[in-house]
Amino acid sequence: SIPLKSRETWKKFAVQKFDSKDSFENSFVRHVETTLARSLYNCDELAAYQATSETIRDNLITDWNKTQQKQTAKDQKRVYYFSLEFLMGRALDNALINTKTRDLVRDSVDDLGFNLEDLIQKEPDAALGNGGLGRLAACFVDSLSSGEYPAWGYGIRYQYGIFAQKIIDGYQVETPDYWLKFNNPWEIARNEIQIPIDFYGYVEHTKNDNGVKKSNWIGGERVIATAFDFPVPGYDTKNVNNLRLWSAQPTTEFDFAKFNSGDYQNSVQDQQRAETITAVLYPNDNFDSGKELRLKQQYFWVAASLHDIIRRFKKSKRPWSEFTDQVAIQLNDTHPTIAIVELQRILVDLEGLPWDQAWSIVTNTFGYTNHTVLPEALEKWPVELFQRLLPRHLEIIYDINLFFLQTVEKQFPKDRELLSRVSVIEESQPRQIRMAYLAIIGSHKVNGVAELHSELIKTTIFKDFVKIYGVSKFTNVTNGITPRRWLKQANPELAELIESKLGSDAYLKDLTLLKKLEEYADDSDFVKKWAQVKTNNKARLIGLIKRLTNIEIPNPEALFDIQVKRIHEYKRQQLNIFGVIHRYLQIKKASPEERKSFAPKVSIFGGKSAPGYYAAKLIIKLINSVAETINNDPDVGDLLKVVFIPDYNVSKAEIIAPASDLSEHISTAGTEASGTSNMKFVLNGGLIIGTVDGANVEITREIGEENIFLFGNLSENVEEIRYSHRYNGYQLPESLEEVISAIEANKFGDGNEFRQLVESIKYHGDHYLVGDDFESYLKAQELVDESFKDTKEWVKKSILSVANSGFFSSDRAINEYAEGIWNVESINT
Ligand code: 4GP
Repeated sequence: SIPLKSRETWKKFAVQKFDSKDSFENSFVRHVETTLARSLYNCDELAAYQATSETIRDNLITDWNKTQQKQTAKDQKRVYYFSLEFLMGRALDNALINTKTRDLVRDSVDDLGFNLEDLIQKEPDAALGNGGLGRLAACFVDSLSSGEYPAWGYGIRYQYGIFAQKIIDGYQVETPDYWLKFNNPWEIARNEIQIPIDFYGYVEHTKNDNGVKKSNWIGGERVIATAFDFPVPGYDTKNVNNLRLWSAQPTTEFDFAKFNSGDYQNSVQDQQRAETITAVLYPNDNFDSGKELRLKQQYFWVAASLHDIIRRFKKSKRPWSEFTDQVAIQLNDTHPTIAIVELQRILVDLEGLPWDQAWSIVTNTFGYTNHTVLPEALEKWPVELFQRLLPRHLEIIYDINLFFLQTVEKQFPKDRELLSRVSVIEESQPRQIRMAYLAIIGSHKVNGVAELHSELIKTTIFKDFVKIYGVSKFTNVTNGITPRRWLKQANPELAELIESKLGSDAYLKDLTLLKKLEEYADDSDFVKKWAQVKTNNKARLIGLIKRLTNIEIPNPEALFDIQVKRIHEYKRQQLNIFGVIHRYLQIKKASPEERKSFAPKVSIFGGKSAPGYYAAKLIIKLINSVAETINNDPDVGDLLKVVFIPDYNVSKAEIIAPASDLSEHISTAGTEASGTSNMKFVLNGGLIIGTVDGANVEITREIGEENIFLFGNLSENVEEIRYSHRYNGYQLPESLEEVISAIEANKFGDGNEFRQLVESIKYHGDHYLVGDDFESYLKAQELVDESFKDTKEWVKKSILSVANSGFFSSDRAINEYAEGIWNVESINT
């Protein structure tokens, strides 16, 4: 470190954060001229966005540094959130809001000849995630930082995020999202952090002098993990946590054999291959693709992160027995499960701890969050692949499994069925490793993400483990969303109106304070303003729709009925679009007098399908075909419009959520673990139509049954209904038959195209119960129409819903994790 005599010089020039218009503008101009090498004469909006961001970044880094110093000095237990996805969205606006510098920066940027809103639009979305699980991780790091928890996120810095979706002839077409085209001001390249990660190779078994067996893995291929740090500013605090994302680079070691044989080209090519590990995010949501490169990503990221954590732990010179007083690691789904094995390997093979002591450290370190019960999403890896890629880890998995099965055997003697059911190794062809089971065995707590889901995992997929470990190992933490991004940033007008009544912005740190809004639900002036905000937000969305699709929405007073999320059969966008077709057919049949009973409506869809998911892609095509017919039918006019918003992402969600009158969360009961967009829509004053699934259940409890439109079969009946479909056959309701006939009669383009979609419902079991829920869905929609006509009542429901949505803050979720799972405290307690 710096010699004492020089420190005064350092202190004299300690970096000053900007805190006034002058100091902001000064820094902005300096960044334009030096960092960007531009000038007054060639500073375009992109450069202005960058200079603004660089200036904010300076402030963030100053606080980030201090936060890290403070956390090191305090040396208390830290939490590490391992997630293969962080769906962050844009950083600039969020940083302005969290550091409370937005007004100052808006005025400064204005002085400098730019408009802040335009600059904000220049930033590409950081879309390093697919959907729910990745966005949850992003909300969680915001809450961890805002709550001043000593916490780091660990993930991968993909060069390509989730693909950009284009709609061509109604079909989804994927194009690469090279989001790092321009210099990214929100990351700090830590080129000095270089961690070697090995793959392949073989295991050497030896004995030490005392005759104790020793295993040593000799890797066959090496890549370097290098760190990129993303400062995560908390709200209204100087606390800035760190999100560390790893990038793969070639080693600088050179393959001399190849080089000497004159094979320079191939030698370089081998090296380049390293970078493919972190090149691209797998674009699957709720689905396991099982590709070798994916397993490589997982090990690469987890090994680098653990290496980092252990290095930090070792600096404190504590004994290993204190590791779990210092470190908690949360596994966001099974993707990082190999961390359990890697930590055991480090402790036993490298640090020489006895197996049992190591295993006790491991299991007390990890917690595992499950995000789905869908069988196609539960990760499994072929034993053969592990054998090749991570040979020592496979041995350790066998040992973990052996010791586990021995205890089960003792507990439940002679229950061979049970042993084979809970074994980490599935004796299938090929044999597979069940990652979820490994995650349960290697963690001290397992949680689901909403009450219903946490109950379901205990009674279905993990039932045997409840028997073995007891119920206390299994817990619930209902998801949440950050009100900073999803209210203050997405809906500034509503936030302002709320602040005018609550007297401050304290609700952004304690969302339960919204409760006070109940008092104004009948206040006619407030009701009017509330409705006006919604109308303004709808106008904003109309603008976006026009820009993206060229569709004109003539009537901003129409009911905006929105379903935006990944396209998935279980989420049932097909049910929604069939409902739209039904409505269309009804309107067509109705007399002019009867037509008056329909509330004018705009049905809005958005979301990406996994590129290889044929059925989901057909649903997108059907929505677009239906839109084409209906929007061009002059007979229907304003009564019904249908829109598919292309390339749904976080920044579009920020415009869409505040504009909904109604949003759809209509998954087959028991399939949506939680859902988080339901929370976003409610917090923005939209009502919900939904099934009794995921967090809809708790939303209903909080906001009251009278403020939500529930329909459909309950999760406890779903299996029975499916069984009955299979063995007794089934009949679709007439209303749905009529819809299907219209599709088959080419009313929405070539009906033949949708055959697979239709047949899976008509003839192949209707796995997602579209037919069974259709009538009750239509009834719920009728109720919606009815209610929407009474504007005052509708707005009242909207106010009451917002007032009672405080529970769904991710701050609350994080506090529950901290207390119930991690045993970690905020830095200031
Ligand atoms: C999602 C679940 O489908 C969603 O219900 C939940 O709200 C979200 O996780 C966060 O917990 N799962 C995934 C996935 O995104 O890929 O499994």
